[in-house]
Amino acid sequence: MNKNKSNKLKGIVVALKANFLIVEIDYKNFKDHSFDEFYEKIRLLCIRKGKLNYQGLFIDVGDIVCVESIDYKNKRAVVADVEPRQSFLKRPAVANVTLVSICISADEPLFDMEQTSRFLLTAECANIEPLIILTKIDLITNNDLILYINKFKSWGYDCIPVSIHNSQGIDSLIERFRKTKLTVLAGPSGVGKTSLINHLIPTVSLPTSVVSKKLKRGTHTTRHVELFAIGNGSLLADTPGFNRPEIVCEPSDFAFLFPEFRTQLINSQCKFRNCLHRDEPGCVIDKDLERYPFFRENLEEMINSPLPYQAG
Ligand SMILES: Nc1nc2c(ncn2[C@@H]2O[C@H](COP(=O)(O)OP(=O)(O)O)[C@@H](O)[C@H]2O)c(=O)[nH]1
Ligand SMILES: [Mg+2]
Ligand SMILES: [Zn+2]
Repeated sequence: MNKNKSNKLKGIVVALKANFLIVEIDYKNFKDHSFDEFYEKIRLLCIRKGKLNYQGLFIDVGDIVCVESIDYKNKRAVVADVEPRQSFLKRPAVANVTLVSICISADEPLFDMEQTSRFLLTAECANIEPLIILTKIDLITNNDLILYINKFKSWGYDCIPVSIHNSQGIDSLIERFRKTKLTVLAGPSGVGKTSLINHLIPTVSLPTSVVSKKLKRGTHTTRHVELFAIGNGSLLADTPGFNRPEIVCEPSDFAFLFPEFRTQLINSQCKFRNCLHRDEPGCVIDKDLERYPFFRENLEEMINSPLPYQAG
């Protein structure tokens, strides 16, 4: 029937459940009796082949794996191998992320420059493209919205402003996500990440923090990351709330994690090759930029504490 000859295929791990891996594969189907074949995505419950455990290979959500012994009827298979990763986001642990969408709410909770920057720096550290999603824009005026957009622009980032209350920006967001293979939503708790997923993918219905607020802290146990299909073969993941991501970095590399400083360092050179961009003469970094004091404060801590420095 629909059996692949070798019964061996590549797929992506979309969730981890107890000792099982849920792997999504392209399934070749045949439309009724016509010869038109088409692909659909199916999800298989998989165990891992013993060999993988001996090799001590970790498999996380987002990993590309090779599955074999596929049982289409019961939707089960065995993971036999895992491909090298293109990128790895540590918290939450997701492999092959191509875009980190950092959700920042325009209000409730209040905007926090340091916290926002920590999320951005985490993505920059992992060498994954960040995008800012400004949520809850129904709570602010148009003038304030422009101030936000300009602020992020001055930091070197684009932002997509959205509201699930009036659906503003939702179409551009979907379009952006469908152009991206694997997007992870990050950002502080309460900014509306889970609400956004529920709004974008009506078939999933994840608990939002209104519920967890009632039950108090720590109950919002979105501990497991799951990848949801958002169309066009693209996947999207929510992340559990954590508010202070850590940044592990060498002092000499730190400035490169800020796009506004990076541009200056690429366009011209500081007088001293080992310039740390503090008070050295001939330094090209503009100390009047908004995030310089934040950069400086963290840099000093890095220099004064043993490596590896962990901001936050
Ligand atoms: N006004 C407004 N509230 C929102 C919007 N999106 C989410 N919220 C509310 O923000 C709260 C936190 O949302 P939740 O999705 O749990 O945030 P998460 O912790 O980032 O996943 C909930 O009470 C939502 O109803 C929005 O676009 N506008
Ligand atoms: Mg949430
Ligand atoms: Zn310098």
